[in-house]
Amino acid sequence: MRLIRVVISSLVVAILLSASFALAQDVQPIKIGVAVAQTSNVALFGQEQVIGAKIAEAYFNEKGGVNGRPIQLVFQDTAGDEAGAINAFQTLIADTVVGIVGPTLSQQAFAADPMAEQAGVPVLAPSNTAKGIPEVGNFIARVSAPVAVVAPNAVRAALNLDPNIKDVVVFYAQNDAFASSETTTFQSTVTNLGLNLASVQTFQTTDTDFSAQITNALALNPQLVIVSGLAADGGNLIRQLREFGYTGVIVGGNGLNTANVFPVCQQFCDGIIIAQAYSPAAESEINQTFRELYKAEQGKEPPQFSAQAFSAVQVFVEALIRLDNITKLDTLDLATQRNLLNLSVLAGGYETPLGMLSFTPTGEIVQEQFYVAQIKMNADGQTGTFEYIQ
Ligand code: 1QQ
Repeated sequence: MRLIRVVISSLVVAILLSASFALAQDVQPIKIGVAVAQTSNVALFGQEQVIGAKIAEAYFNEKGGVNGRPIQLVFQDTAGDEAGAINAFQTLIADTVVGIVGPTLSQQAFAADPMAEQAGVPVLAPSNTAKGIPEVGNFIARVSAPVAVVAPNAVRAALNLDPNIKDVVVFYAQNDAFASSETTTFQSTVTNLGLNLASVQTFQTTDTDFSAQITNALALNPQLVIVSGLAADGGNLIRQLREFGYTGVIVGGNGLNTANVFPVCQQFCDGIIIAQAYSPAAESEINQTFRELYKAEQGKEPPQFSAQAFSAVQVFVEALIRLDNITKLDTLDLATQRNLLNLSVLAGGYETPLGMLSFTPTGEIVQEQFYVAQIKMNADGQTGTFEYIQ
């Protein structure tokens, strides 16, 4: 009798133990890496990405995560250069993340993405818009629409605002992969629209004095200046352009697409036209939810880089759920999880704040809606808004 009791109670203990062990295993979070710039000038974009990614983490965990398992974002600062991005990627790959959202710049992506490709870790680029990013490898996809489809919208909008535009000067940062790619699109758009590409001026993202190039440009009396650079250099260039007396229209590329540029060009940011891959006004339920969450936290409308980071996390979560519905993730080893997650990402369609998204087999984004905004500075010359004109 006593023996039976002992056997039964130890069985009960064993069952309870294994149940609680299973439970503990079930609630192990699924780690997703986020490798963006949290320091350096590139953090002017990266800060917005961190905010968007964190909103997604809280929102999707609130909704039950991946079939009851929460996701956990693991942040690694890439800072602003290639070495920083490579380090962040390698740390995340070793930290057993199932996928990586990042890096911030195309310039960094061309250096760091090959590490993820080699390790078989899926990457979703939240803001890499240069030509050739998805082609880096099978594991590389992006939620950031390429310059080729986004940038021309800004030039067309500029022409709508000022039909007298004829002569155009284009500036670009020669040492940045994104800016070099974007300027090719801008230049061909200018020519295709029958405008005169009067001059192409180059600079470096590390430059602070643009007077030589501005003097060259202004000698040609352009009615439109187009700038492809990053926020710090591009913002300074535009400020100096106005200080030198330029009064025509300015189109800025994606590198100026952040309110963090306001303190750089100050009142001279006013009027810059920038194409957008996101609009806070997009009517979908997920966008209005994201917009409310962002506004409650930040007290303003969400910017493109936050919306893209949110969307990248969302794509991973929904692709993980689809995969887990077919084969329970915790029955797969890490390499298989990463491999199948990549296939799941590419196979899906996603209703995100950016609209309905899907991917080509190479990992290029398929996105339907694009917009154009114009910067409106407040009287303080420090704060302002992106007003949508298209
Ligand atoms: C790229 C970009 C940058 C402007 C992102 C911040 O589009 O590097 O591809």
